[in-house]
Amino acid sequence: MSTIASAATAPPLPAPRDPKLRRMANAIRALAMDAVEQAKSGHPGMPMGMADAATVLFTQFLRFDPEAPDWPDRDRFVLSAGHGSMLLYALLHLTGYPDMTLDELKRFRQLGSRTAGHPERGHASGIETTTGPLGQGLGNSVGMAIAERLLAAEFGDTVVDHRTYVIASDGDLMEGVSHEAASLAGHLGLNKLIVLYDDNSISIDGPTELAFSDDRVLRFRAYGWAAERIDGQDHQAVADALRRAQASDRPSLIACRTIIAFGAPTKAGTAAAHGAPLGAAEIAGARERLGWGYPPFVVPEDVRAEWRAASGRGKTVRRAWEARLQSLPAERRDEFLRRHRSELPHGFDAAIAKLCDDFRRANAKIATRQASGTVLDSLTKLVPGLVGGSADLTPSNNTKAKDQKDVRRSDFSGHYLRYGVREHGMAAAMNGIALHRGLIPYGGTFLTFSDYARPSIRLAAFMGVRVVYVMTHDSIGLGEDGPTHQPIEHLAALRSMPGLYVYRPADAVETAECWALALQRRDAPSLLALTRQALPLLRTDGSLQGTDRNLCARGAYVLAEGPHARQVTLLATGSEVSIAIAAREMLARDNIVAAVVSMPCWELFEAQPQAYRDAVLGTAPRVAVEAAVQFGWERWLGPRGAFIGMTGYGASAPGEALFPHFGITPEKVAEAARSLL
Ligand SMILES: Cc1ncc(C[n+]2csc(CCOP(=O)(O)OP(=O)(O)O)c2C)c(N)n1
Repeated sequence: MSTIASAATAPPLPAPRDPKLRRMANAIRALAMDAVEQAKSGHPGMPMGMADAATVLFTQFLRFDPEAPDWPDRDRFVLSAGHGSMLLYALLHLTGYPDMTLDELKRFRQLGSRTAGHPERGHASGIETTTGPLGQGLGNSVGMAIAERLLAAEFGDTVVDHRTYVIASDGDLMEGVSHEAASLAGHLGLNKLIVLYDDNSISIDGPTELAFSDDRVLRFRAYGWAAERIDGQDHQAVADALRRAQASDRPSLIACRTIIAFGAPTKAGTAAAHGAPLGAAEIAGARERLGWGYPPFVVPEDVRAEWRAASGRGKTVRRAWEARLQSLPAERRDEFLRRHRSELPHGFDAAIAKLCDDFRRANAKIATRQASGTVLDSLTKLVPGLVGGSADLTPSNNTKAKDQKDVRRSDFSGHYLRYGVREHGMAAAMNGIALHRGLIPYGGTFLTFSDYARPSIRLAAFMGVRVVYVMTHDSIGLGEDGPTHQPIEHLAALRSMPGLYVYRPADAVETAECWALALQRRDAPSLLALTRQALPLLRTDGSLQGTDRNLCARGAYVLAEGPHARQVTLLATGSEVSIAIAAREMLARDNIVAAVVSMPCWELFEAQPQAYRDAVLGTAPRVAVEAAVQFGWERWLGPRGAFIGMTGYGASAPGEALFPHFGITPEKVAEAARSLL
C-alpha cells in the first residue's frame, strides 16, 4: 500500500488560531496557485508558505499607502526571495495598489505585463527593488536601512522614521552577499531592519540539509543581530516576534518555520512545490483543504474588504507625516523634497567649472584617483546627499573627502561608510541607498575587484539607479601588486553591460568632467576607472577646450588635431591618452599628421549622432591604445586599424617598467601608425 498521500487522503489542516487572518492569507495562496497555473510557470510554494507571515506584516505592521506608493517615510518592503514574486503581486493587489489589477495577475509572466517573473523594479508601483538573484535583496535592504538612519540624522525623526522589512529564503541566506550584508548591518546596529526568514528547509535540489547545515539563528546572533525561531504560520507568534524586533536595539532575523506550499495535499513540504505549477488536481485538493471554495482568481468580497481596511491604515499615517513635513522650516523642507526628487543643488555646474579651472591653473602631474579626491573635497560640501565609502581601500581610492565624517553605529551624522572588505555587500548596499532615495552613494575599490561586485553592478544598471563606483588602480600602471591586481579584461567586461556608463578619464580636468556626468545622470550607474599613477595634465589649453563646456559629455572628442588634414587617428582612454599625445609628437617629427581622440566614455559616444562620430573618428587609419584587452575596440578601429594593449595578464614590477615591457609606449603606437600609412 502506498504511503504517499493523495489529494483525497491528505490529513486535514490544523485549525488556525485566527480564522480571519487565515482566510486573508488563503487569498494570497489561491492567487499564487492560480497565476502560476495560468502561466504554466512560476513558484507557488514560497507564497503559500509565507502567506500567513506576510498577512500579519502587511495588515498590522508595514506602513504603506497604495494611494501614495512613493511617500518618502513609508516602510520599505523587500522581497529578497524574488522567485516568490506572486506573494508580492498578490499583496499589492489585495491591498489596492492601482497598478496591480486582477488582469495583471492573470497575465503573470507574460510579455509586457506588470507581473514579471521576478518583481522587477519599475514595472509596478509598490515594488521597492528587484531581487531575482538571491541574496541581493538582503544586501539592498541593508542599504535602505542605512539610508533611513542617515536621513533621520540629517532631517530629524519627525520626518524620517521608518523600518525596512525583508522576506528572505534559504537561498538568500546561503549566498555570500547576504553574509557580507548581514555582517555590516550587525556592525552598524541597524535596528530598524527586520528580516522574516522563510525557514522551510526546502530548496530546488530537495531538503536544504543536502547542502546547508549551519545554525542560521546562531550565525545571525554572532553577526550582532537579534535572532529567534518561531512558527511562521502562527499569526500570533509572527506578530509577537515582529513586536520584539521593533523594540530591539539591533537588526532582527525572525526564522519563520513554514511549510512550502502549505495546503497543497501532496506537494506541501516538498521541492516539487518550489518552482512549478501545482497542477489541476493538486490545486483542487488545496482549495478543499484550505476551505477556499471559489473559482480561480476570485476573491470573495468579505476578504477583499478586510484587506482594504488593513491597507487603509496607511493613509492616516501618511497624512500625519505630511503635516509634520509642513512643520519643518521651509528651507529644510525644500531641501528634503529636492533630495527625494534626485536633483542636484544650484551651483553644481559652476563648481565643476571652477574645479576644471583650478586643475588647469595648477597644471600638476597627478593621478586621476587623486584628482577624484580633490573633486570630492569640493562636491561633498556642495552636494550634501553624497554618501561615500570604500571596501577598505579608502587611502588608495581617495574616496574620503576632507570634511567627511565616518558613519558609526551610534552616530549617523557622518556621510562616509567603512564598508570593510565587502565589495559585493557594498555594491548591494549602494543599490539600496540609491533606491531609498534622498542620497547618492559612491563607493570605491580596485578596478580588478569590480568582479567581486559585479552582480550588484548589473542590477544597478538593470534597475537604472544612480550609484557611482570609484574604481582605482585601473591598469598595469598600478605596478608592483602584480597580475592579480592589474585589471586586463575588466573594462571590456564592464563596457559590455547595458546601462552602465564606464568612464576612464585621461587627466584631472577629464576626471572632474566625468564626475559631473556621473552625478547628473539620475537614471543609471556610472563607474570611474582611475589611475594609481600620476598623469600629465592634457587639457591645458583653455581656448581649445572652452572653460564652460564639458568635453567628456559626448563620450569622445578630438583632443589634438593636426595642422593639416590628419593622416592617422590615435584613439585612447585614461592613462594611454598621454601616450597617444607623445606618439603624435613623434609622428609630427616625421611630418606625419596625427589626431588624438580621447574616449573617456564609449557609451556616451555611441549615443552621439553619426555625423559627430564620423567627424571625431575621421577617415584616416586608426590606432587605438589602451592598457587592457582589445575586446570591443574593433568597433572603433574600422577596417584598417591597429591596437596596442594587453594580450594576457600583467606582471609584478614598477608600473614604469611594465608599459615598455608590454609594448605600450609612444614608440609602439607611432610604429603601428606608420605601418598603416
Ligand atoms: C544567485 C541565484 N542563484 C540561483 C538562483 C536560482 N534559484 C531560484 S530559487 C533557488 C533556491 C530555492 O530555495 P529557497 O531559497 O529555499 O526558496 P524556496 O524553495 O523556499 O522557495 C535557486 C537556486 C537564483 N535565483 N539566484
